[in-house]
Amino acid sequence: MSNSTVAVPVELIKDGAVACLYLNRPDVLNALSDDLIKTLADRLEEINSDDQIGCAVIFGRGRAFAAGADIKGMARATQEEMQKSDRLALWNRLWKFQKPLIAAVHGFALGGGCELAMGCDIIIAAEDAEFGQPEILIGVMPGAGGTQRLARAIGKYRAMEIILTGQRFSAQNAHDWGLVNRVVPKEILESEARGLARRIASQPRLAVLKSKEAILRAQDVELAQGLTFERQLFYSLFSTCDQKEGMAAFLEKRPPQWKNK
Ligand code: DAK
Repeated sequence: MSNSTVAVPVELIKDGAVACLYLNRPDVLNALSDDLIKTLADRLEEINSDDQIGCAVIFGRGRAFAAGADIKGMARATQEEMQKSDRLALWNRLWKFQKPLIAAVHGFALGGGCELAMGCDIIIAAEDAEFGQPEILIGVMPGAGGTQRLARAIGKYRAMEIILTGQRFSAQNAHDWGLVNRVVPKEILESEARGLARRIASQPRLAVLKSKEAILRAQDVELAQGLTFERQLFYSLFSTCDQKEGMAAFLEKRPPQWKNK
Protein backbone atom coordinates (compact mmCIF):
# COMPACT_ATOMS: atom_id res chain seq x y z
CA MET A 1 0.00 0.00 0.00
CA SER A 2 1.36 3.44 -0.85
CA ASN A 3 0.28 6.66 0.81
CA SER A 4 0.65 8.73 -2.37
CA THR A 5 -1.03 12.07 -1.75
CA VAL A 6 -2.10 13.50 1.55
CA ALA A 7 -4.50 16.36 1.03
CA VAL A 8 -6.73 18.08 3.52
CA PRO A 9 -9.78 18.23 3.37
CA VAL A 10 -9.80 15.06 1.24
CA GLU A 11 -7.10 12.49 1.68
CA LEU A 12 -6.24 10.08 -1.14
CA ILE A 13 -4.64 6.74 -0.36
CA LYS A 14 -3.88 4.32 -3.16
CA ASP A 15 -4.13 0.63 -2.37
CA GLY A 16 -3.00 -1.24 -5.49
CA ALA A 17 -5.64 -0.67 -8.16
CA VAL A 18 -8.04 0.92 -5.66
CA ALA A 19 -8.15 4.62 -4.76
CA CYS A 20 -9.48 5.38 -1.27
CA LEU A 21 -10.71 8.92 -0.70
CA TYR A 22 -11.28 10.08 2.88
CA LEU A 23 -13.48 13.11 3.58
CA ASN A 24 -11.41 14.75 6.23
CA ARG A 25 -13.19 17.46 8.23
CA PRO A 26 -14.17 15.28 11.21
CA ASP A 27 -14.69 18.23 13.62
CA VAL A 28 -17.69 19.36 11.58
CA LEU A 29 -18.86 15.87 10.60
CA ASN A 30 -17.23 16.31 7.17
CA ALA A 31 -19.47 19.24 6.25
CA LEU A 32 -19.00 19.65 2.51
CA SER A 33 -17.38 23.04 2.07
CA ASP A 34 -16.68 24.29 -1.45
CA ASP A 35 -13.01 23.67 -0.76
CA LEU A 36 -13.75 20.03 0.14
CA ILE A 37 -15.86 19.46 -2.98
CA LYS A 38 -13.22 21.13 -5.17
CA THR A 39 -10.49 18.94 -3.66
CA LEU A 40 -12.65 15.83 -4.12
CA ALA A 41 -13.29 16.76 -7.77
CA ASP A 42 -9.56 17.39 -8.31
CA ARG A 43 -8.69 14.00 -6.83
CA LEU A 44 -11.34 12.18 -8.87
CA GLU A 45 -10.04 13.78 -12.07
CA GLU A 46 -6.53 12.69 -11.09
CA ILE A 47 -7.77 9.11 -10.51
CA ASN A 48 -9.69 9.13 -13.79
CA SER A 49 -6.47 9.56 -15.74
CA ASP A 50 -4.41 7.18 -13.58
CA ASP A 51 -4.10 3.91 -15.53
CA GLN A 52 -3.17 2.02 -12.36
CA ILE A 53 -6.54 2.66 -10.72
CA GLY A 54 -9.66 0.67 -11.59
CA CYS A 55 -12.12 1.68 -8.86
CA ALA A 56 -12.47 4.33 -6.14
CA VAL A 57 -14.12 4.40 -2.71
CA ILE A 58 -15.21 7.41 -0.66
CA PHE A 59 -15.07 7.12 3.14
CA GLY A 60 -15.69 9.68 5.89
CA ARG A 61 -13.16 10.25 8.68
CA GLY A 62 -14.49 10.57 12.22
CA ARG A 63 -18.04 9.76 13.25
CA ALA A 64 -19.85 10.56 9.98
CA PHE A 65 -19.72 10.09 6.24
CA ALA A 66 -20.88 13.70 5.73
CA ALA A 67 -23.56 15.79 7.49
CA GLY A 68 -24.27 17.90 4.41
CA ALA A 69 -23.07 21.06 2.76
CA ASP A 70 -21.35 23.48 5.10
CA ILE A 71 -24.21 25.49 6.56
CA LYS A 72 -21.79 28.19 7.78
CA GLY A 73 -20.75 28.83 4.18
CA MET A 74 -24.36 29.35 3.02
CA ALA A 75 -26.22 30.80 5.99
CA ARG A 76 -26.04 34.47 4.93
CA ALA A 77 -25.98 34.02 1.15
CA THR A 78 -28.52 35.82 -1.03
CA GLN A 79 -30.32 34.18 -3.94
CA GLU A 80 -28.11 36.14 -6.33
CA GLU A 81 -24.93 35.03 -4.59
CA MET A 82 -26.08 31.39 -4.62
CA GLN A 83 -26.91 31.58 -8.33
CA LYS A 84 -23.64 33.29 -9.17
CA SER A 85 -21.52 30.85 -7.17
CA ASP A 86 -20.09 28.06 -9.25
CA ARG A 87 -21.19 25.48 -6.66
CA LEU A 88 -23.33 23.53 -9.14
CA ALA A 89 -20.46 23.40 -11.63
CA LEU A 90 -18.22 22.19 -8.82
CA TRP A 91 -20.59 19.35 -7.89
CA ASN A 92 -21.13 18.49 -11.56
CA ARG A 93 -17.41 17.75 -11.84
CA LEU A 94 -17.96 14.85 -9.40
CA TRP A 95 -20.52 13.17 -11.59
CA LYS A 96 -18.14 13.11 -14.58
CA PHE A 97 -15.98 10.46 -12.92
CA GLN A 98 -15.88 7.52 -15.33
CA LYS A 99 -14.59 4.69 -13.15
CA PRO A 100 -16.81 2.87 -10.65
CA LEU A 101 -17.22 4.85 -7.44
CA ILE A 102 -18.29 3.25 -4.15
CA ALA A 103 -19.62 5.17 -1.15
CA ALA A 104 -18.72 3.49 2.15
CA VAL A 105 -21.12 5.16 4.57
CA HIS A 106 -21.04 5.16 8.36
CA GLY A 107 -22.72 7.58 10.76
CA PHE A 108 -24.56 10.48 9.17
CA ALA A 109 -25.08 10.85 5.41
CA LEU A 110 -27.35 13.88 5.41
CA GLY A 111 -28.31 16.50 2.85
CA GLY A 112 -25.36 16.93 0.49
CA GLY A 113 -23.76 13.91 2.23
CA CYS A 114 -26.69 11.72 1.22
CA GLU A 115 -26.60 13.27 -2.27
CA LEU A 116 -22.89 12.54 -2.53
CA ALA A 117 -23.47 8.89 -1.60
CA MET A 118 -26.36 8.63 -4.07
CA GLY A 119 -24.17 10.08 -6.84
CA CYS A 120 -21.83 7.11 -6.35
CA ASP A 121 -22.40 3.83 -8.21
CA ILE A 122 -22.59 1.46 -5.25
CA ILE A 123 -23.37 2.21 -1.60
CA ILE A 124 -22.13 0.02 1.25
CA ALA A 125 -23.44 1.07 4.65
CA ALA A 126 -22.29 0.33 8.17
CA GLU A 127 -25.04 -0.72 10.57
CA ASP A 128 -24.90 2.70 12.27
CA ALA A 129 -25.40 4.69 9.06
CA GLU A 130 -28.25 7.21 9.03
CA PHE A 131 -29.40 8.74 5.77
CA GLY A 132 -31.63 11.74 5.24
CA GLN A 133 -32.43 14.95 3.43
CA PRO A 134 -33.04 17.33 6.37
CA GLU A 135 -32.85 20.56 4.33
CA ILE A 136 -36.53 21.30 4.98
CA LEU A 137 -35.67 21.68 8.68
CA ILE A 138 -33.35 24.60 7.86
CA GLY A 139 -35.72 26.28 5.44
CA VAL A 140 -34.52 24.94 2.11
CA MET A 141 -34.71 21.78 0.01
CA PRO A 142 -32.21 19.37 -1.57
CA GLY A 143 -30.09 21.11 -4.21
CA ALA A 144 -27.50 18.56 -5.33
CA GLY A 145 -29.76 15.95 -6.88
CA GLY A 146 -31.61 14.68 -3.79
CA THR A 147 -35.16 15.08 -5.07
CA GLN A 148 -34.29 13.26 -8.30
CA ARG A 149 -31.93 10.52 -7.14
CA LEU A 150 -33.83 9.63 -3.96
CA ALA A 151 -37.16 9.43 -5.79
CA ARG A 152 -35.62 7.19 -8.45
CA ALA A 153 -33.89 4.98 -5.89
CA ILE A 154 -36.66 4.45 -3.33
CA GLY A 155 -39.80 5.62 -5.12
CA LYS A 156 -41.88 8.81 -5.16
CA TYR A 157 -43.92 8.16 -2.03
CA ARG A 158 -41.10 7.32 0.34
CA ALA A 159 -38.94 10.14 -1.07
CA MET A 160 -41.82 12.57 -0.61
CA GLU A 161 -42.23 11.70 3.06
CA ILE A 162 -38.50 11.77 3.78
CA ILE A 163 -37.85 15.10 2.05
CA LEU A 164 -41.00 16.81 3.32
CA THR A 165 -40.44 15.80 6.95
CA GLY A 166 -36.63 15.79 7.02
CA GLN A 167 -36.77 12.51 8.96
CA ARG A 168 -33.67 10.34 8.90
CA PHE A 169 -33.74 6.67 7.89
CA SER A 170 -31.55 3.75 8.94
CA ALA A 171 -29.07 1.70 6.97
CA GLN A 172 -31.46 -1.23 7.20
CA ASN A 173 -34.35 0.84 5.75
CA ALA A 174 -32.03 2.10 3.01
CA HIS A 175 -31.16 -1.50 2.20
CA ASP A 176 -34.77 -2.70 2.27
CA TRP A 177 -35.73 0.15 -0.11
CA GLY A 178 -32.94 -0.58 -2.58
CA LEU A 179 -30.73 2.44 -1.94
CA VAL A 180 -27.90 0.49 -0.35
CA ASN A 181 -26.19 -2.61 -1.76
CA ARG A 182 -25.32 -4.14 1.59
CA VAL A 183 -25.21 -3.38 5.30
CA VAL A 184 -22.18 -4.55 7.26
CA PRO A 185 -20.88 -4.23 10.83
CA LYS A 186 -19.00 -0.95 11.19
CA GLU A 187 -15.69 -2.70 11.99
CA ILE A 188 -15.59 -4.33 8.56
CA LEU A 189 -16.96 -1.46 6.45
CA GLU A 190 -13.54 -0.45 5.20
CA SER A 191 -12.37 -3.97 4.34
CA GLU A 192 -15.69 -4.83 2.65
CA ALA A 193 -15.58 -1.70 0.52
CA ARG A 194 -11.95 -2.14 -0.40
CA GLY A 195 -12.57 -5.84 -1.18
CA LEU A 196 -15.44 -5.06 -3.52
CA ALA A 197 -13.42 -2.27 -5.15
CA ARG A 198 -10.48 -4.65 -5.67
CA ARG A 199 -12.79 -7.19 -7.29
CA ILE A 200 -14.20 -4.58 -9.68
CA ALA A 201 -10.71 -3.20 -10.39
CA SER A 202 -9.52 -6.67 -11.45
CA GLN A 203 -12.02 -6.83 -14.31
CA PRO A 204 -11.09 -5.68 -17.84
CA ARG A 205 -11.09 -1.90 -17.52
CA LEU A 206 -12.73 -0.88 -20.79
CA ALA A 207 -15.63 -3.30 -20.35
CA VAL A 208 -16.13 -1.90 -16.82
CA LEU A 209 -16.18 1.72 -18.02
CA LYS A 210 -18.62 0.98 -20.84
CA SER A 211 -20.88 -1.02 -18.50
CA LYS A 212 -21.03 1.89 -16.05
CA GLU A 213 -21.76 4.32 -18.88
CA ALA A 214 -24.60 2.14 -20.18
CA ILE A 215 -26.16 1.58 -16.73
CA LEU A 216 -26.13 5.33 -16.01
CA ARG A 217 -27.81 5.90 -19.37
CA ALA A 218 -30.64 3.61 -18.20
CA GLN A 219 -31.59 6.29 -15.66
CA ASP A 220 -32.03 8.95 -18.34
CA VAL A 221 -33.59 7.47 -21.45
CA GLU A 222 -36.42 5.22 -22.57
CA LEU A 223 -35.71 1.50 -22.89
CA ALA A 224 -35.47 1.48 -26.72
CA GLN A 225 -32.89 4.27 -26.74
CA GLY A 226 -31.00 2.65 -23.88
CA LEU A 227 -30.83 -0.66 -25.72
CA THR A 228 -29.46 1.04 -28.84
CA PHE A 229 -26.83 2.81 -26.74
CA GLU A 230 -25.89 -0.45 -24.99
CA ARG A 231 -25.50 -2.25 -28.32
CA GLN A 232 -23.14 0.45 -29.65
CA LEU A 233 -20.95 0.17 -26.57
CA PHE A 234 -21.06 -3.63 -26.74
CA TYR A 235 -19.86 -3.62 -30.36
CA SER A 236 -17.12 -1.10 -29.51
CA LEU A 237 -15.59 -3.62 -27.09
CA PHE A 238 -14.84 -5.93 -30.03
CA SER A 239 -12.03 -3.54 -30.97
CA THR A 240 -10.26 -4.24 -27.65
CA CYS A 241 -7.46 -6.67 -26.82
CA ASP A 242 -9.35 -7.74 -23.71
CA GLN A 243 -12.33 -9.03 -25.68
CA LYS A 244 -9.98 -11.18 -27.78
CA GLU A 245 -8.09 -12.32 -24.68
CA GLY A 246 -11.20 -12.96 -22.56
CA MET A 247 -12.92 -15.12 -25.13
CA ALA A 248 -9.71 -16.94 -26.16
CA ALA A 249 -8.95 -17.67 -22.47
CA PHE A 250 -12.43 -19.08 -21.99
CA LEU A 251 -12.05 -21.39 -25.00
CA GLU A 252 -8.54 -22.42 -23.94
CA LYS A 253 -9.75 -23.06 -20.36
CA ARG A 254 -7.23 -20.70 -18.72
CA PRO A 255 -7.52 -17.47 -16.69
CA PRO A 256 -7.45 -14.28 -18.80
CA GLN A 257 -4.53 -11.84 -18.67
CA TRP A 258 -6.11 -8.38 -18.94
CA LYS A 259 -4.21 -5.62 -20.72
CA ASN A 260 -6.89 -2.97 -20.09
CA LYS A 261 -6.63 -2.11 -23.77
N1 DAK B 1 -22.50 22.34 8.20
C1 DAK B 1 -21.63 22.91 9.07
N2 DAK B 1 -21.33 22.38 10.29
C2 DAK B 1 -21.92 21.24 10.66
C3 DAK B 1 -22.83 20.57 9.80
C4 DAK B 1 -23.12 21.16 8.51
N3 DAK B 1 -23.94 20.59 7.61
N4 DAK B 1 -23.26 19.45 10.43
C5 DAK B 1 -22.63 19.43 11.63
N5 DAK B 1 -21.81 20.50 11.77
C6 DAK B 1 -20.96 20.82 12.89
C7 DAK B 1 -21.76 21.33 14.07
O1 DAK B 1 -22.01 22.72 13.94
C8 DAK B 1 -20.79 21.04 15.23
O2 DAK B 1 -19.79 22.03 15.21
P1 DAK B 1 -19.31 22.74 16.62
O3 DAK B 1 -20.56 23.27 17.24
O4 DAK B 1 -18.72 21.60 17.40
O5 DAK B 1 -18.31 23.76 16.18
C9 DAK B 1 -20.15 19.74 14.80
O6 DAK B 1 -20.36 19.63 13.39
C10 DAK B 1 -20.79 18.51 15.45
O7 DAK B 1 -22.17 18.58 15.21
P2 DAK B 1 -23.27 18.49 16.39
O8 DAK B 1 -22.71 19.02 17.67
O9 DAK B 1 -24.51 19.11 15.86
O10 DAK B 1 -23.43 16.91 16.53
P3 DAK B 1 -24.73 16.09 16.96
O11 DAK B 1 -24.31 14.67 17.07
O12 DAK B 1 -25.42 16.72 18.13
O13 DAK B 1 -25.72 16.23 15.71
C11 DAK B 1 -26.30 16.16 13.35
C12 DAK B 1 -25.35 15.68 14.47
C13 DAK B 1 -25.77 15.64 12.02
C14 DAK B 1 -27.70 15.60 13.61
C15 DAK B 1 -26.37 17.72 13.38
O14 DAK B 1 -25.03 18.20 13.40
C16 DAK B 1 -27.09 18.29 12.18
O15 DAK B 1 -28.31 18.31 12.15
N6 DAK B 1 -26.31 18.81 11.20
C17 DAK B 1 -26.89 19.50 10.06
C18 DAK B 1 -27.44 18.51 9.08
C19 DAK B 1 -28.06 19.22 7.89
O16 DAK B 1 -29.00 20.04 8.05
N7 DAK B 1 -27.58 18.90 6.68
C20 DAK B 1 -28.07 19.52 5.47
C21 DAK B 1 -27.31 20.79 5.18
S1 DAK B 1 -27.87 21.60 3.71
C22 DAK B 1 -25.92 22.27 -3.79
C23 DAK B 1 -25.04 21.37 -3.25
C24 DAK B 1 -25.27 20.84 -1.98
C25 DAK B 1 -26.35 21.27 -1.25
C26 DAK B 1 -27.25 22.18 -1.81
C27 DAK B 1 -27.04 22.70 -3.07
N8 DAK B 1 -25.71 22.82 -5.11
C28 DAK B 1 -24.76 22.13 -5.95
C29 DAK B 1 -26.50 23.84 -5.63
C30 DAK B 1 -26.53 20.70 0.07
C31 DAK B 1 -27.18 21.31 1.10
C32 DAK B 1 -27.13 20.71 2.44
O17 DAK B 1 -26.56 19.68 2.68
